[in-house]
Amino acid sequence: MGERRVTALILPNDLADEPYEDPPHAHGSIHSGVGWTPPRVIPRDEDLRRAAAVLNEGKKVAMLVGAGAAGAVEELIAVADRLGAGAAKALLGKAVLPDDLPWVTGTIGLLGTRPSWDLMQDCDTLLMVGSSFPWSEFLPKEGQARGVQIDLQPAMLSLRYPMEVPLTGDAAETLRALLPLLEQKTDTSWRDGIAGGNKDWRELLEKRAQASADPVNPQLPFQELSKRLPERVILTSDSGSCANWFARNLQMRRGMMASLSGGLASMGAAVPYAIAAKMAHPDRPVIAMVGDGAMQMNNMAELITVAKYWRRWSNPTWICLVLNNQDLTEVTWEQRVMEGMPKFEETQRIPDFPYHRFAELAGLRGLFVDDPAKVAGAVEEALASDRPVVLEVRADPNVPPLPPHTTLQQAGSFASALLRDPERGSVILDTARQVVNAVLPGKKD
Ligand SMILES: Cc1cc2nc3c(=O)[nH]c(=O)nc-3n(C[C@H](O)[C@H](O)[C@H](O)COP(=O)(O)OP(=O)(O)OC[C@H]3O[C@@H](n4cnc5c(N)ncnc54)[C@H](O)[C@@H]3O)c2cc1C
Ligand SMILES: Cc1ncc(C[n+]2csc(CCOP(=O)(O)OP(=O)(O)O)c2C)c(N)n1
Ligand SMILES: [Mg+2]
Repeated sequence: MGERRVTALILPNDLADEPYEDPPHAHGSIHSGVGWTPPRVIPRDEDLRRAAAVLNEGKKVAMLVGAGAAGAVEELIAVADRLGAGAAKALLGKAVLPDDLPWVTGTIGLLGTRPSWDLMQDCDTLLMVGSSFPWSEFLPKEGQARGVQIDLQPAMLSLRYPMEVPLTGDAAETLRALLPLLEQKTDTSWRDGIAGGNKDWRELLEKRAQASADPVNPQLPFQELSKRLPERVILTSDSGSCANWFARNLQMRRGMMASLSGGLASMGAAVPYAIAAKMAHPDRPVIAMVGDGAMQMNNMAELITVAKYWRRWSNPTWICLVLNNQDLTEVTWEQRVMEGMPKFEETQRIPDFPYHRFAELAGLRGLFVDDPAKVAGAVEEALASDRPVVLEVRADPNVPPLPPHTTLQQAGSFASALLRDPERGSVILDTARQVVNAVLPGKKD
C-alpha cells in the first residue's frame, strides 16, 4: 500500500480449509498487521525556502502537473495564482486541473496541445508536481529554465530535467508549506499570453473536428462529447488514435476523472478500466473510448461482463465509443510520419465488424453513425440511455493524429511515404495540409 504498486499475493488453494493459529514467535516466521496510514512527507524548511527563492525570481513560471498531484487541486490553484503561472498536464493527470481555467494549457507531449508546447518553450522557471512525464524533449531546453520539482519518490527527482531544487514531499503538504513563502506576481502579461494561445488552440480544435472526412472525422464525436460531458464523469481511453482525441479534444471540468494505460501503453485497457470505474463508483457516468483493433483484441468480450453487472449500477450511463476505421491507424500513421513507411495493408488492415449489433446481442444498446450530421444527436442519445451503450462511429482512418509541433524531418518522411501509400487517393487533402502547415513557421492550419 505504501508503494501504491501492483502486488501479487499467492495463497495455497487449500489454505481456507486450515484452522487459523497465530504464527509462532520463532526464527523464520513472518508476521503481518493492519492499520497502515500514509505518513506526512514534507521537505525541510531550508529546502522550501530555496525553492521559494527560485520561484519568486521567475518571471514566466510554467507548471507541469501529474497524477501524483490529484489530491492537491486547491493548493495547485493557489500556488499558480500566486506565481502568475501557466500549467500543463501529463496525461494521467489530465483530470487534476480543470481546463476551464484560462492558464491551464491541457495535456503535453505528442498527444498534447500547442499551448502546452509554447508554455514549455517560453518559460524561464519550471515547477513540476507529481509527474513522471517521460519525454524530456517537450520540457524546456536545459539552461533555459530554473527547475523545482515535488515528488513523493526521490528516484523520480531530476529524472526528466535537471532541477535546481528537487523536493521529496507529498504534493498537497509541500505546496501548502510553500505558499506562504511565495510572493504575489503582479505582471499579468505571461498569463494573458497563455490565455490567448488557449483561445486560438480551442478554435483550431473545433476547425479540425469540423473538417470533412470519409465518412466521419474521428475528432468530431470527441468534440461533441466534450461539449456535453456530464458532471463527475469518469473517462477511459484505449491506446489507439482515440488516445489523441481523448487527450486533446475532451475539456475537463472539476470533479471528473480520466485514465488510460499510461506507463505500459497497452491496448485493451479502456473497457476493463470502464468496468472497474463503475465497480468503484456505480453512481457516476462512465465513458470508454476504443479503436476497432482494440475492440477485437479483448474489449468486445468484456461487454458480456457489462451485461452481467449493469443492473446493479445506480447511474445507468456507461458508454463505449468505438472508432470503426478498419485500420490500426495509430501505428499506420506512426510509421508514415516517423519512419516514412507507406501503409502496409497486410499488417494494418483489420476486418469490419458490427460492434453496435454485438452490443444488442448482449442485451445492451447499440448505436451506429456514419453521417457527420448525426454525430451530435447520437452522442446525446447515448448520454440519455437507460442502459449501457456501444456507440459505433464509422471513422476515417486517414485523419492524422498530429503532434502539436511536427519536425521538418517528420514532414519529409510523411511526404515520401504518402507518394507510395495505397491510400494516397483518399488521404484527405485538408488534413495532409495540416501536417505540412504545422512545420511552417507562422502558418496556421
Ligand atoms: C498511446 C499513448 C500515448 C501517450 N502519449 C502521452 C503524451 O503525449 N503525453 C503524456 O503526458 N503522456 C502520454 N502517455 C502516458 C505516459 O506514458 C505516462 O504514463 C504519463 O505521462 C504519466 O502521467 P503522470 O506523470 O501524470 O502520472 P504517473 O506516471 O502516475 O506519475 C505520478 C508521479 O507522482 C508521484 N506521486 C504520487 N503520489 C504523489 C503525492 N501524493 N505527492 C507527490 N508526488 C506523488 C509519483 O511518484 C510519480 O512520479 C501516453 C500513453 C499512451 C497509452
Ligand atoms: C498490446 C498492444 N499491442 C500493440 C500495441 C501497439 N499499438 C498501439 S496503437 C495500435 C493500433 C490500435 O488500433 P485500433 O484499436 O484499431 O485504434 P486506431 O488507432 O485504429 O484508432 C497498436 C497496434 C500496443 N500499444 N499494445
Ligand atoms: Mg482502428
